[in-house]
Amino acid sequence: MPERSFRFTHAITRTPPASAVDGLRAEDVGNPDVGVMMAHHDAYVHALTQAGLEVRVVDALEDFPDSLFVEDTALCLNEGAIVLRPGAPTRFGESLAMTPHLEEVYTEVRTLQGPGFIEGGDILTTESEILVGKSERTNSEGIEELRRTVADWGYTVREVTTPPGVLHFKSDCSLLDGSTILSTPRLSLSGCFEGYTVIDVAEGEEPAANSIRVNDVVFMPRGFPLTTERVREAGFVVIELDNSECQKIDGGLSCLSLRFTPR
Ligand code: CIR
Repeated sequence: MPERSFRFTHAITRTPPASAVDGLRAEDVGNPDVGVMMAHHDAYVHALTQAGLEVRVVDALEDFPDSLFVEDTALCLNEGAIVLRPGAPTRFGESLAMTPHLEEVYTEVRTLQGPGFIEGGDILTTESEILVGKSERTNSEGIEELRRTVADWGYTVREVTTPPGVLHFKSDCSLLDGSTILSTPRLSLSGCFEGYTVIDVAEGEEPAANSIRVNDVVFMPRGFPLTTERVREAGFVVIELDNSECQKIDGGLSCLSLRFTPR
């Protein structure tokens, strides 16, 4: 199916828990304001709906402070969903909690068995392949198991490297269309996007690299004007969304939803 990497009919999001103040972060820049985060989340769900998706908002999980970042729990493809194995010990149980929701919308749900680890934030699905960045959360064993799991659906998995000190591969890149990538220079310089058209984010605007193409529009975090302008100039329709509170716990726009078109 053409454009399967960015055309979707459905999304799953999870309401932010009050415990999000305890969310994991590499650097402490102060706790997120969960009330403001909730308002941002509502606007995000609204934007997904406006983009044409049917959005299922599942209940908050107080025991898991990072559980609003549903993208890390599963890989959703047209053929089926793969339940992943988050490498952060405090997040491992989030995948199990996502499984019933996936089973409601997919006829085929496959669960990685381990012993490897892999988080959805490290996975970029393009029109031609699935790139997975090895990181602190994703190891080669996890990537190999994913490769075996999606092979019969015709997908090729390529292991690449998440830049040192960066949480996830997709903290630093996103898909703008089937063959165009928005990236930080530190990632694109690694050469992993050879064959793709690359738009680099502006210097000092690295968080803008975590954007998402959803049907006809690109969601970008507000506050990164130079990069937003570059993406607009390249012909994309940009919707800017507030994400300040999630950013305090290292969460970008992609992490907040699973987007898919189940068969
Ligand atoms: C974490 O460290 O796991 C969360 N605080 C942020 C997860 C962001 N998820 C993503 O980039 N896919």
